[in-house]
Formats: sequence, C-alpha cells, structure tokens
Amino acid sequence: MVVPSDRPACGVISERNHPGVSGFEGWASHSCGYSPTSLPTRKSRNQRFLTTERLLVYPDMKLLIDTDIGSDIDDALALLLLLHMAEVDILGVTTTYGCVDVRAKIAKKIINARGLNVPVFAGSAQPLSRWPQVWHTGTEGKGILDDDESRADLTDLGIGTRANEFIADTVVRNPGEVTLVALGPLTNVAMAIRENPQVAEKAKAIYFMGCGVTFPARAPENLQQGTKYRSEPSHNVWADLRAAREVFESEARISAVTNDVTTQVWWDGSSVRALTDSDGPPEAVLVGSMLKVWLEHRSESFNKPITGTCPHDALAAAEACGRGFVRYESGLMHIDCNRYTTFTPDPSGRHRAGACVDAERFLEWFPHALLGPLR
Ligand SMILES: [Ca+2]
Repeated sequence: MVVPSDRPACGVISERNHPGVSGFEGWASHSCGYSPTSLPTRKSRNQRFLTTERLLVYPDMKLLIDTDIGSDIDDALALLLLLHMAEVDILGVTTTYGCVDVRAKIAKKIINARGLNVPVFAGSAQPLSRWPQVWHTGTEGKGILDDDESRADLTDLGIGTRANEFIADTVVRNPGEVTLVALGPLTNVAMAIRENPQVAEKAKAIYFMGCGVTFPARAPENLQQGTKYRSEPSHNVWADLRAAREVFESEARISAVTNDVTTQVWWDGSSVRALTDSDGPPEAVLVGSMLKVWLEHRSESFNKPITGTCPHDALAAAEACGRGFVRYESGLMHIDCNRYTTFTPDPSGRHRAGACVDAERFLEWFPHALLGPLR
C-alpha cells in the first residue's frame, strides 16, 4: 500500500496466564484464537493469518484503556471503536502524558455520549523520564470540549485521579481477566506496577501500541530465532523511556502492536467523510468533530489537503480484542538507553511483536465496526 507522505512516521510525529492454559504457547494460542491442543506450526499459522476470514472474538472481554487521547486522532478512533464492540466490557479509562485532565474530559464526554458509566481517571501528567518535553499538538480539546467543560473541575465531571492506583486495584482484583490496552506512553502502567508488582503477572495481557521490529525498514517474512532485530525509536517509547523500560523488563506478557504494522494502514476516503459528517450516534458526532479538527490541523501543518489518517491505536485496540489482523513473533523486546528497541525472536519469550499486518482486511472491517451496527 502506498502511504501518503504526510503520514506520521513511526508515530514519532504523532506523537497469564489464560485461565485453564499454562505456558506461553497457551497464552499465544489464546491470542491467536486457537486451542492449545491444536496449535498449528509456525508456517501454517502464518498461512492461516493470511487467508482466514474468521473473526477471533472473545465474549465479555474486560479491558482497561490507558490513553493519551486528544492529540493524534487515533486514540479517539480506538475509543469509539471499542465503545461499539459488543463483546467488550470497558472497566475503565485512564489518561496519560501531559494534559491528562483535558484528555480525561474528552474520554468522559465520549463515553457519556454513548450512554455508559465507565470510570475515568486522570493519570500522571509528567513522564517518569525527565526528557524529552511533553509533546502536544495544540488541538487537545478542540472540537469537543466547550469553555465550561474546559474550566470544570474533574470531580464535578465525575472524573477521578491517581490512575495508577485504579489500574493496579482493578487488575489485581480480577486476576488473569483484564487486558490493558496501552495507547500512549507507559507512565501509568509503570506506576501501577510500582504500586503493586502483582499487576505484571495478574494482567491477562498488555497490548501496547509502540516499539518495532525493523522499522522503518519492512520486517522480513520470517524472523530468525536468535537474531537481534533493531528498530528506530517510537513515540510511545521515547516519550517516557524509563516507564517503557520498566514495563518491558517486568514479568508482564506484552503484545507490541508495532510501528512496523500500524504504519502500513492508511484510512482515507468515504468512510472518513462519513465520520466527519456524522449526524449520529452522539459519540460518533463528537469523534467526527475531533477528526475534522485533526485533518484541518494536519492540512495546515503540511500545507496541503490531508484527508486521511493512520489509525495506529485503533489497530491496537482491535488486536486487543483478538481480531487477528496482525501476525506476531514471540520473543523478547529490549529497549536500550538510546530509545532504540531490539527484538530477539524466541518461542518462549514473554513478548510478542507485530511483524506484518493484513491492512486490506483491517480497512474493510474498520469503518463498519467503527460506525455500526451498534449494540
Ligand atoms: Ca495514543
């Protein structure tokens, strides 16, 4: 797929134990939708990835969403997508990175518009790393928050604080059941693990939008075990390097929806316009308004019309729900002090890295899942 040149590179600009299954193969099989007793070989698994039309849906998925919603539009797309997926039970939304209060107000307003009462907590505004400065686009809150909402206290809007405590409490109270969908820098997740180290082992999985295999070069068809694959830094890693290192060095089983795969997906055309021009439902109208602001901002930034966007976080959200658009390699992801990532394939590794994506199939599915049918 040819991706327009304005596309955010690498996200840099844009910023288990499964019950009844033991061992990583079991966990991997859950994530890929296969029973542990009928695991295909790696080759056949790849073939199925490329050919299956089966939706890998799990009933009553319990998710916690940690997000830097309000900057790049992809977080809002991810939230709208998850709000429209009937099998998903969103236990809470936490906000990270910079203007966390504004981000929490945005999330709360979209959730309220959907008619749901999902807890929202603002997290840490400051990354654990002292460098670099927090990055904002200047569009945060535009198109969705009015002046009164922008000035309102969080408590008046029913929004909590101390997101890390909420994450830790929710995960530990629901051992093996909660999938963390980490769509921004990992500050809150790292602080939750500091709060209670059991979070790392009691989370069912962490799906993280970030890291890479060979980004910006395309990953080879088959990764070789023992070989170290190096990737350029990605936004959600370098924006809080210390947090990312702590989370990846923990015992948590993490699926990285890498920049290798997310940047292969470019969403444009009539379904984008359907959202920007949406007249309902209310939550779609709000996200459509944000999308319009985002596209105007991007058009001004690049001094040319920008009509589409890269839905990094929406792909990560779909993957957290087992939709199976991405093929992963098991292994270990190491984040070095210079923000680069090194991935070493290993069948027993506790990490998985997205190596390739069926972008065409995702783009067929995404607009329908995003905009309806609704539950
Ligand atoms: Ca994000």
